Amino acid sequence: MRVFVLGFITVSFHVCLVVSNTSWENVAHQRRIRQDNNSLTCHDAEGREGICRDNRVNGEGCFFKSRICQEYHRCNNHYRCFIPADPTKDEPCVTDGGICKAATDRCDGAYEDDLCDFPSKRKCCKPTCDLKCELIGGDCQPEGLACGGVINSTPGLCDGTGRVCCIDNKDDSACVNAGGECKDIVEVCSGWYDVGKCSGFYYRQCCRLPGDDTPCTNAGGVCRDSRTRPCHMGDYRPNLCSGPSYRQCCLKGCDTGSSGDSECREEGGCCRPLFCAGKEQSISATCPNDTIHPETSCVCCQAPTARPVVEQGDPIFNTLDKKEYRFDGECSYVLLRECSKPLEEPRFVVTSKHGVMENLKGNLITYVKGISIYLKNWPLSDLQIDLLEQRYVSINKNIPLNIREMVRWNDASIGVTIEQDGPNVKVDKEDEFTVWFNGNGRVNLEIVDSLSDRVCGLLGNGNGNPDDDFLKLTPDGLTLVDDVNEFGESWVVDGSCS
Ligand SMILES: [Ca+2]
Repeated sequence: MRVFVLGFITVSFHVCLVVSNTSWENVAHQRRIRQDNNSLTCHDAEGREGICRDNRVNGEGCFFKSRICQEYHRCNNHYRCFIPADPTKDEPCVTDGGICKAATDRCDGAYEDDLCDFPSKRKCCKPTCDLKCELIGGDCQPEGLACGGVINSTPGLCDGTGRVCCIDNKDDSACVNAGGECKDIVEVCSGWYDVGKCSGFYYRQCCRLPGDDTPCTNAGGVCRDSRTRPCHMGDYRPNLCSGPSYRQCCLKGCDTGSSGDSECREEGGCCRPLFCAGKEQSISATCPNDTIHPETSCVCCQAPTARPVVEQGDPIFNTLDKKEYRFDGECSYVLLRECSKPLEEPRFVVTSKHGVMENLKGNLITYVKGISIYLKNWPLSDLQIDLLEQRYVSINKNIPLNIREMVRWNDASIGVTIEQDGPNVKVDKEDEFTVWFNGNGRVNLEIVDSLSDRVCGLLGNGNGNPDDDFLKLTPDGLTLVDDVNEFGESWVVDGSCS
């Protein structure tokens, strides 16, 4: 009979990594987040609170890259942490008659630095006069943009810095001949705006009429500019709409990653309507039924280099006899070994490798990042199985394979089987023990009754007495100690702390 003996690292939570620029390596902070009205709160490097939001929706504030927002809407790469701007910090701009805007937004005026909240991302758009440019038939616009006519960059024609005068050529024929109409791009266009076909300054562009959009409309979708408008409760699909590549078909339905624990999500994928995007590949995991849009067929897609779901926990241990303790060691440790003769060679050893992460209070805590299983002759075993992050498995130090590629590995001569079991990699040693590891902080172990009182390590012995679990291995054998750190450190794997 088997006895379930261990629930290890049971506290799961997501962490929010807010980076100070576009580099993932430049991690400034990690913070705990909470779920609130289907929006996830997140923080920037200064600890300001925001919500996860699609960055194609403008707002008075700034977007920051956030790991939790990406996990929250894993299929939608536009989700960022949106932190509202503090109006009191915009006052120097507002009292000067300006408006604070994202530096990338259009400003019908001139931008001035350091007058707004988030000064590296937001600038003060101040009204300008630009009379000299207008007197010679032009309009001022930021330098570097297209102009229907000739650019005159003579200093003094335009107010502010970085602005040039675009002299109108009064020629809209390229747009008209293409069946379009020249408009200011703030106006709604039923098709799409085509750059460089209209007279006047950059913001006057050619509104082209839509072509054949039936591949999209027949599928129940709507063609839109995927760069500026989110497709709520759905997903954009390319190649179903007329016009430029950014004009895509918004199809409603399928899990976009924010809800439910579908099999697809467990496998690190996301459910998309009809087919996968870009370099993604479809995998066989199932997507939940979409009761609101049952007509849309969903496929589970996986990016070639998907990030793991971050599920990490405080380093809480439960011994075989259910003694709970906390140990923050940062090396590799013997979790469990066969111990009928403590000073002799164990028949098997299971070790866990710990990584370090920063928690809400800025304290470093440890989590399990890998599990190793050794059979006989530890540490130079006959068989060594390493369970790595993201459910990669290495056998005898060979190149790691993902469990999906490995599918099942079995050596009947020694009774060892490695296979996938739900979200875990499972290693079974016949008539001895079974280990499950989710590839990210969560480990479970089962040991047969006949062996449970003949083991030692961080999980103690399973003799039914929780008070004798802090056994330390010394040259004289096992000795009971009181101090949890003395106990924990005694099981460190030699050379694993460097
Ligand atoms: Ca015990």
